[in-house]
Amino acid sequence: METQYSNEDDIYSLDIESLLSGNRRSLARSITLIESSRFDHRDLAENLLSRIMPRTGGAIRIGISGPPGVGKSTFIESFGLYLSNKNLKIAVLTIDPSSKRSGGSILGDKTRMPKLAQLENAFIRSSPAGLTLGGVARRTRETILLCESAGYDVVIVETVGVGQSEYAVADMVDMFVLLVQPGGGDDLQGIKRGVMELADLIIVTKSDGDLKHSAQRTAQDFRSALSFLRNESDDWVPKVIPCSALNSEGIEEAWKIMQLFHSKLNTSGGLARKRGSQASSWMWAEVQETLVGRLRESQSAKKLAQKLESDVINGLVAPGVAARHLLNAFLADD
Ligand SMILES: Nc1nc2c(ncn2[C@@H]2O[C@H](COP(=O)(O)OP(=O)(O)OP(=O)(O)O)[C@@H](O)[C@H]2O)c(=O)[nH]1
Ligand SMILES: [Mg+2]
Repeated sequence: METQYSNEDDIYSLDIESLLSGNRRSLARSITLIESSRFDHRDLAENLLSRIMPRTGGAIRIGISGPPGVGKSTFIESFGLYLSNKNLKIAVLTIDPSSKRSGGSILGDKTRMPKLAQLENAFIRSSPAGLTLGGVARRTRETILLCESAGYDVVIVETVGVGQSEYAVADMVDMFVLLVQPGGGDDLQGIKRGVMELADLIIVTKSDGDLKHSAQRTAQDFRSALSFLRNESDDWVPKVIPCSALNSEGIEEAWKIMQLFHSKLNTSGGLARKRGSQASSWMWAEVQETLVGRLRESQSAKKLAQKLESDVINGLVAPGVAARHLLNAFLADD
């Protein structure tokens, strides 16, 4: 199947310039290119990424997570409109590795952020269905870079907090924001301690009408819960605020906190360290994935792997011994 990327000049001259100038169509096409699993596309994508690298790093990267229905889309819409009024450009990337319910997820997100989706200053993109979390994570990381090269000031990575995706997201953003519901009592809504430890900011949503009081109490509960968690960084003490996306209350405060976070970490050098260590663990993850992928594709290794696996299952060979044997055979063959 031929696509618009069959001619390299498309990518090399035309697209890259208009991508860098902030053209949304070019950005969308570049993302489609990096999402492509076609072998020759991967080469083009890597070339594109190398060329835009000097123009990346300029955005505030924010992860937003929370359980289904907590108000993520409504918050992001309201937040995005606020930023857009300040003449800032915002990109929203949605990670949904559990995309069985996809098919309509792209449309779904756009209709749930209907005003934002119309703005010239905003770009919304959902991850394709059917990828593993690792696959989604790689695409999203590369998409963040593309958005930065296109001049976006704020890149939001949104994920539904139902599994491992919070960790993946926290590992690709500067600041992790957790959205929680008003109420929930003593168990703090069953939010895992590990996820809470990721949070640089907790936003209690729906702080309006009948829920306002409850939201404020919930914020207080989370504040005291956080004070018992060990604080990982000297640079930043996690904050908790109530917010009503419906009434646009707390939106400005959220933005102020994000800016404060960013400037503090920028000054301390913590941001550069964080991004550096994220980049290096990303590199090793790629190495690991690629190696294992090649090994699984190799015909000779496949046969040996089957035999060794059954030996391991039957307790005939120690797993570590089998692994080394398999790797040696694969590397010798390669
Ligand atoms: N009262 C009130 N309701 C809100 C607010 N924000 C969101 N809601 C309502 O909460 C419901 C869920 O909001 P969404 O923004 O779709 O939640 P979500 O977290 O994106 O949900 P999923 O995408 O399904 O995970 C909707 O009915 C919203 O109208 C708010 O600030 N105040
Ligand atoms: Mg949503």
